[in-house]
Amino acid sequence: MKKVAVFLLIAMLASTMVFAQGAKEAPAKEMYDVVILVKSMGNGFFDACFKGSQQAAEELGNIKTTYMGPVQTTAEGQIEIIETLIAQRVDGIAISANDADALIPVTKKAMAAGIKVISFDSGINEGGRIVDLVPSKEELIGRQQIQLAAELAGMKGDVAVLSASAQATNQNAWIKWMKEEIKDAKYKDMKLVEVVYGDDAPDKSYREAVALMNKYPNLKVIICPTTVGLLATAQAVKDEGKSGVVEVTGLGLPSEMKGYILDGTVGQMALWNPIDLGYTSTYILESLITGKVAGAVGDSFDAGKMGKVVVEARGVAVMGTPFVFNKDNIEEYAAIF
Ligand code: RAM
Repeated sequence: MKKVAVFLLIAMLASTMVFAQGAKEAPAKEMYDVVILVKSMGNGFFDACFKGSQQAAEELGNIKTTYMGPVQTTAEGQIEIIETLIAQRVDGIAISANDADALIPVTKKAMAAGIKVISFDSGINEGGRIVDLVPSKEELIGRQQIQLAAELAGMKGDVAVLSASAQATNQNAWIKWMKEEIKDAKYKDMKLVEVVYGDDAPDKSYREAVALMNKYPNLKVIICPTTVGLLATAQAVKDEGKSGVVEVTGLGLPSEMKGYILDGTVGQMALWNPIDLGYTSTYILESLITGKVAGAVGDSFDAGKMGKVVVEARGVAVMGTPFVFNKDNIEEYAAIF
């Protein structure tokens, strides 16, 4: 009897202590399982994000991180994986979403099961995640894409956009701002003729780029706000012998694009550091899992070497400003990501 009473007392004390530290949901564990769930596997941009997650996990010491994604950029593929992760009772998932709304029912289910869910890179709408970490303001990224294209085109000519998948949250938000930017009177001699989708698949992106060149003989620029699309388009333009005739720009990974920047096929392009994005996502998940931060608007996360990240309206946290790459700086960055 006495033993049972002592045990109960210890158990009560332990639970009060845990509660006082704010870690209500899960008892403290030595290691937490987090998953970086990306749009699709085989994308160098996400490989770099995962590298950042591994760096953060190593610094934090209590995180085991795993890299996952469907073969194709579909919401269905991601939903299937999330169902499995719920059954496995992982502690946190950072998702680059293939659809802003389609994932909400399953991520709600995950959160109800005690899993901390955030989106990063390509967001899930409010209700389906705690925080959405974006690399930079959508408006800034979108407007900058038109500015980079206009400089290459000498402010005139037909412009086409070759995007990722038609449902991608991030690309669709950026394209919305591209359409706003090009309305400005200074672009009166430029026309956005079409937006096509390569689904972040190299072969489909290549075919779509060739089709654009055939359909619009006067095409002056192709903007690819996707690292996969940009690489495939640069290759297609070069193979068609159109380097310098059809300009190419967008969002590109320096390590993948170095050759095309140096040979002039891609005059300039932008991006942020994907390693930092994966690193920061992992720090945010750790704070949520251990109960250090709830993730409400106004809260701030300590993200190691990246400093503080603040949760703004609609649960969105913003990182920095994109870099612009050209012949002068491409080699320096290509060595990093
Ligand atoms: C591709 C993906 C990713 C996007 C980058 C710029 O790798 O679509 O979501 O952020 O391009």
